[in-house]
Amino acid sequence: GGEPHRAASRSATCSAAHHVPGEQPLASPPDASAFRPEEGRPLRGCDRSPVLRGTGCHLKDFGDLSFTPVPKDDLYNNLIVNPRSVGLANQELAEVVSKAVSGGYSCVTVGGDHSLAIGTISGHARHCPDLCVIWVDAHADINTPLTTSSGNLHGQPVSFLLRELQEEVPQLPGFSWIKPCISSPSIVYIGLRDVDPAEHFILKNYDIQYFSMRDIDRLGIQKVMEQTFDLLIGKRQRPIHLSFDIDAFDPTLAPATGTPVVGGLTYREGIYITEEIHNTGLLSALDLVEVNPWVAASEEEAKATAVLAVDVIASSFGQTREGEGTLSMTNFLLTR
Ligand SMILES: [Mn+2]
Repeated sequence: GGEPHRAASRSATCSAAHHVPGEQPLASPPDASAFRPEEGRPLRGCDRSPVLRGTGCHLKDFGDLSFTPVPKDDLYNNLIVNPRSVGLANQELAEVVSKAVSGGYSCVTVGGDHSLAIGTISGHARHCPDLCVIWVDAHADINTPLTTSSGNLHGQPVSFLLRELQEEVPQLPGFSWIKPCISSPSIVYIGLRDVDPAEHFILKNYDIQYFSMRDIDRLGIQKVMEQTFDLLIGKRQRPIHLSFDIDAFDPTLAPATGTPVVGGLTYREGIYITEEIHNTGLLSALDLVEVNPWVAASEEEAKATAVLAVDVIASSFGQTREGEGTLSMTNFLLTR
């Protein structure tokens, strides 16, 4: 299954926080107690975020969030790791995301492990209760605290968010603030290839929609995206929350991550996903998670993974593979 092999993290956070290019050496260990939510209609010429330069967006950088681990954060049920610290960190994160989104921004959160989606989606939903979620990941991250075998909360975030699942989810210490905010028809997974038996049962039993790597092989990424949009925004336009786990990519492309699984997305498939989401004009929040230079075998691996993450973010906000011109430029060429 997906989660048992994951590197344990001390809280809801870690990894990619510092790896916006041009800022810090890519292989330097991140501050495990910080994520870095950024907001933008990212930005031309913003010096803190060369990542989004050229996409023509404005950027407001909220900087890193740092969280204080709760002392004596005992295991819940002898298994669940750091429940109070993860719960509290996500509560703070939800506040920031909610503020960003209600300020009219699309909110980018760079993590960190995938448990941060508890906070980002909760915060996003406060302002956009009608949102839908596209979850790009090798794993379903939908174990409950009762089905998990590893106890890691980064294998469970979706279980806290889905309304239909709440009878199966006990309340953890530190989690009392969470209100499940999405219904199962409002989430689509893309890229699954390592799903625990209990997770498989949940996906089937609650009729949760997903496109596994096999589905991508069968249909091609173009049809997968068409069907994803038919399912989520075919009937009405809604804000999209994209929660992108870098381990959706093949480990040859994204080796610096905690739970790599062979047989993942190609670069072209991954970037096609984000380009299509950008083209909807509905992207309202983006999580980019599980980039972890600590587990890279070399600086090259860490760098390649971080650069890939940057491409995911930039293409989500309009960086294209075909270049772009302006109307006046076209006129210029035609009249010259
Ligand atoms: Mn994940």
